[in-house]
Amino acid sequence: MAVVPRQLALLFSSPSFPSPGTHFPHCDMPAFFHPRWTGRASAARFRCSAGQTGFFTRLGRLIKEKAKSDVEKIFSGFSKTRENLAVIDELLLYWNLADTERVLEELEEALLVSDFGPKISVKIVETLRYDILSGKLKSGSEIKEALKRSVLNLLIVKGGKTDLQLGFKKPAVVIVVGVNGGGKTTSLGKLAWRLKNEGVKVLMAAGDTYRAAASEQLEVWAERTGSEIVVAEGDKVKAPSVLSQAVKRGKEEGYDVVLCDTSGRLHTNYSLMEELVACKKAVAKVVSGAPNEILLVLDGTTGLNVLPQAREFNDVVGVTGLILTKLDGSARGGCVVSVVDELGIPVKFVGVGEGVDDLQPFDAEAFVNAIFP
Ligand SMILES: Nc1nc2c(ncn2[C@@H]2O[C@H](COP(=O)(O)OP(=O)(O)OP(=O)(O)O)[C@@H](O)[C@H]2O)c(=O)[nH]1
Ligand SMILES: [Mg+2]
Repeated sequence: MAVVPRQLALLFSSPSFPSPGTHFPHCDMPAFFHPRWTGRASAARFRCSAGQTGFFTRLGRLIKEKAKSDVEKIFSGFSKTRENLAVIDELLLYWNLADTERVLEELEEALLVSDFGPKISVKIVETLRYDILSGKLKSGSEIKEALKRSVLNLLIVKGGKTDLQLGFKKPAVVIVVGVNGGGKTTSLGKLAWRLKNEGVKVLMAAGDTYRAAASEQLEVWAERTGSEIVVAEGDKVKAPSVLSQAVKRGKEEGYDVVLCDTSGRLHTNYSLMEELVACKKAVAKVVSGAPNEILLVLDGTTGLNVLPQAREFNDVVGVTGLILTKLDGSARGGCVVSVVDELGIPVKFVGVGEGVDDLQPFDAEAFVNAIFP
């Protein structure tokens, strides 16, 4: 089944979309077409035929309701951030107007230790101070709601579209970039799994040509997900050439999506960063408008150090979306807000484990509820 990229983007913009390959018992139908999952009695209403956009829009709404129950699983790694921010509840419980300055100072401190960064912490506190002094916020719970709202608004307004933007031409090309060990290859594999199980024809490109083991690692993911793969033939073949060959093959053989892995690189290493520019040019030569997405993988346990990485990768190649990994570990939540605020790049996916199913679309509301319960 050839799938139009726009539909794919909508499909993957939901955190609790049924796991790829999920089928209900005694039924050949994938779970997301099944009336039980859609929550409606009549399967006919959700037949996926001509009006697919309407179908996915309605589906999105249902999914959002379901997503709330998945918050614990998706953001389980934020317990440390939650702990740091819990002090805010205590502060606000006994808040009174005369105490405002002390409370706001301590609130700013709590945001800072939770990796929100100085710029965003000051901005949030300034807005709260203004609203308290102008009489708009009159109780501790109103202040807490305003705090949550300001973080959510920032993620939504600055972050923009969190669904994959795959354009309209086949093959759509996605390049995954980032520093060493952040989770690029794993995330690419998980993304392939999601796509494959929705009938998308996926080709992988082993663009990490620096380590022999890197291609082997991606080959394992190709096998696991039933994807085809293009690897470098010989030691001297460089990443731009592998990516270019893969996209050419993708075009000739009618693949829907080409997922390109790249080597881990320090954002401060000029020549390695330049190689990414060459990769980008190489795929654009084969399919104009490609790559459709350049996804920067950030390790969620790194904290504010992800900021300079994101800045540099964005300056050099123009990042279109972020994948925040290892949120099942001890992730440092505030840095997400800082990156989105400073660079205006949306978080598109979060990694919540090493398994094939552990990549979830990012949901800003669920995130805010997870760190400010
Ligand atoms: N717990 C957890 N581990 C993850 C997650 N994503 C990746 N990992 C693990 O992190 C380690 C590095 O992942 P890779 O996918 O190899 O990272 P990479 O960015 O491709 O690494 P290089 O190619 O060496 O730069 C592996 O052990 C992964 O299993 C995640 O969301 N949660
Ligand atoms: Mg890798």
